[in-house]
Amino acid sequence: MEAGRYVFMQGIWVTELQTPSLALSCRVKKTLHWEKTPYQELSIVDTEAFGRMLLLDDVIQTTVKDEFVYHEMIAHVPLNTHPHPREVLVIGGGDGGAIREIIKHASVTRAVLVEIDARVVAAAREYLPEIACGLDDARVEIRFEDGIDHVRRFESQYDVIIVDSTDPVGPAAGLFTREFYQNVFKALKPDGLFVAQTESPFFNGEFIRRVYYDIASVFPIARIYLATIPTYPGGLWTFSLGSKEYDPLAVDPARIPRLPTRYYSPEMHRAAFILPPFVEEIIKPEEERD
Ligand code: SPD
Repeated sequence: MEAGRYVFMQGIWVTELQTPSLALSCRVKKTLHWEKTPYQELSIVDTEAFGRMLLLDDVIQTTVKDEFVYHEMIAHVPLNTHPHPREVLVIGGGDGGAIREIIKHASVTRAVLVEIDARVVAAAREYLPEIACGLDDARVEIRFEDGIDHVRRFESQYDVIIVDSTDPVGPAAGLFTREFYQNVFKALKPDGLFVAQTESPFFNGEFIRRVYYDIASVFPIARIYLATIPTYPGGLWTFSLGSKEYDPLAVDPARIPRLPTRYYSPEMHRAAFILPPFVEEIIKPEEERD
């Protein structure tokens, strides 16, 4: 092994400090865009390993190479758990990836995207067209407002709510509270369900546990599922689902339509809920924990 081979890296690299002691660095081909929006710093860089990448406040949000895993799993698991999803709300998700997946469902008549930062949508349209391509669909309505306020204002409106947020810090922290889940419950129809991205089981176990029990205190059905996302801390990611009536584990795979997807499939729908013991441990009741 050459001395220093892993320390002296040539060229320009983009680095996300994923935890205080862990970083992910990608060699940059070109910086395409940088701006300070009213809400955050937004960068789009073209990387050798993952293609174009969107970062908000130096945190990787999505990349052209691995975005399909996250967007397919955050959209198709809830939409195929609901037997006839018509009205769908996405909170966050300004890159458009979740919307692109939602509009693959013929039953969806209206997909509302509530994104606080209009600049994210504009940058995604310009630099990430393969992700943002669904935003002009006639069923899509884009509102630049705060998702927390939005769910407060609606009652029995949506079949499915998808919280495609940034990490639970700063303004996004309010999207991971019991009070928010209560408002999501209220904004859902009587048989509605919701899903949220909920971080890394390797690095955020206590956070995932708190969110799981908050959701379980509001919704009769609470579940966690997993997907492998190379650019997110630890590479393994959780999604948490709260449902008033339909259990994602009870979905008959034969009933799930075969959509054009690269990670999600009827088989993956079920497999994603099989949790390794260390993740099971995170959500075990206190008295059963090791
Ligand atoms: N650690 C980053 C987690 C980001 C999750 N949201 C991504 C938004 C992609 N639409």
